[in-house]
Amino acid sequence: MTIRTVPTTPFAGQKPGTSGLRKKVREFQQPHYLENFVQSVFDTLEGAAGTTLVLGGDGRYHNRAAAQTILRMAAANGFGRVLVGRGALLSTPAVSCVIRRSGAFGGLVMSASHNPGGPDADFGIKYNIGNGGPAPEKITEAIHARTQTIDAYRILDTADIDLDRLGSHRLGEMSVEVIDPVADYAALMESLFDFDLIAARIASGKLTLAFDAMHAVTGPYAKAILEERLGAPAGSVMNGVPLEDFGGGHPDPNLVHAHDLVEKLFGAAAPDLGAASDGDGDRNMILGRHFYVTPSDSLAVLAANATLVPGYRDGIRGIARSMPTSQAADAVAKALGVPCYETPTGWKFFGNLLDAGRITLCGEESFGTGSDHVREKDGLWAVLFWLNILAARGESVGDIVRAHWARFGRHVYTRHDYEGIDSAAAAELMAHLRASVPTLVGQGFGGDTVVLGDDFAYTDPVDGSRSSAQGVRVGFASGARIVYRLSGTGTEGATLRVYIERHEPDVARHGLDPQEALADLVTLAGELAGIRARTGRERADVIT
Ligand code: VG1
Ligand code: CO
Repeated sequence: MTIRTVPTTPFAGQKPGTSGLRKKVREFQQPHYLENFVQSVFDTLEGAAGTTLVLGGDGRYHNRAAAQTILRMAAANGFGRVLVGRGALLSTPAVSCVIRRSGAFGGLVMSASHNPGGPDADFGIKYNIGNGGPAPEKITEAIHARTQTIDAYRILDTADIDLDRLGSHRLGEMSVEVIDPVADYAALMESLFDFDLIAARIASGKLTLAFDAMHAVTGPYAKAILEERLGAPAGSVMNGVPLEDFGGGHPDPNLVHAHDLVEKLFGAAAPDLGAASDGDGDRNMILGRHFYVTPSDSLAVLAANATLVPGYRDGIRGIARSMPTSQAADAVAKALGVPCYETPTGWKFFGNLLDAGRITLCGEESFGTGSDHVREKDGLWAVLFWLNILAARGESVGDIVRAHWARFGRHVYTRHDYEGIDSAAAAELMAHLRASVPTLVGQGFGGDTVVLGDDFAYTDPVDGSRSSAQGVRVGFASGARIVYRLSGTGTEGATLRVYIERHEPDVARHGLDPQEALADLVTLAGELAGIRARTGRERADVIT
């Protein structure tokens, strides 16, 4: 087997976004495209020779082909060992778990998360560091810089290896171990949650559930843990076989895309808990019987109930939430007397806080929740956390959330997404907001006064690194907020996200539909940004 050095030239646009490099499959299939990016990752790593790399993906179209290429390149670049999930599958939180358990140097996650899969859809790749988490900006910037100067990559000339059976292979000097994608992860979950209690409640029929894997990577994990280990009846896991095109759907766990599950939970024979996860298994949506839990509320409820769960029995050290996530978690942190950090969007910003032991729980409004057990958000972990709380409290999801609101007030919340808008128009809209919102401070709108108008910048309290231009904020005296940012995970045009929040202390108004309760702020948000005039859109494409 010979190592070939292949001459190449840079591709424009190989810049990792909020969560790695995401592009159309066809772009990834161009000769040298994947190779250039992977070599650029390897070129920025120091001290990786002879170490272990973890590799896995969400099973989408191109996952298997990309895995074979990456294995050959890892061998040619001097890694000692690669741990790869069977079928080239590993959920994103499982990659994080395996990196940590094996003491690996890092890992590559092949995923475009909740974006659709298939030959005409999306693919992605992301590098995770030795703590198991997404590479921080310093590294992703170095990778991008390298993609702009690269002139060659190294690859081993060798046949594909069989990724469908557990076992060891040799690729030149490097060993490849095909591992069970579920085992390490399931053991970690068992160490955190009271499986016996949950299993007993399920066996007694007092706790019923439905989990929608959306034909994506969590199917095998959910079947092993929820059905086989915890005894939920067969069929509790819906759409549990990973498919390369996710069954033609959008593996995004929200009220629009997880329609099978939503129908079930709002139907006559609804189970106690409904949950769904995304393409790569790091997101979660939680539903109760005829009840939807916003991700921001979910984080707050988990924090307030953490001591009911064995892994968090001694309490939490602190919480972090992304800036656009509602302030519900802040209220819980205050009551617990622990700090609450506000970070830019994207899980990579939680890594330092978790490593430094400053926080135990963290979350994002985009259906992401997690803790210090790994360094990624973790969909199934959140579902097990909820199951543990339900088993311990013996109350319904709706009753638990309503009691939470009664204690802390409700942080009424909504996000409006305008997808696939013209990139230049989106950039102009943001530039206009950046220039105009500082001048709003002091102005009154509907009985509230603007007290904050800026573009969010973050200084990491652990390493002092600074990230600017992370989203335009308009804050009111009452605590209400409007936030605007552009998505960093899309592959077509631009997506404008508008996040709107207002605290409602009055229990009598907690039952209101957020779209109704926030209608005035939604209108104001549209006017301040000139959304209709600049994008031609009358209304949002997706509302969560
Ligand atoms: C979105 C979410 C963000 C999340 C990111 C990755 O990013 O808003 O909260 O961390 O996706 O999640 P953006 O830039 O499109 O708003 V995942 O499950 O796609 O890895
Ligand atoms: Co995801």
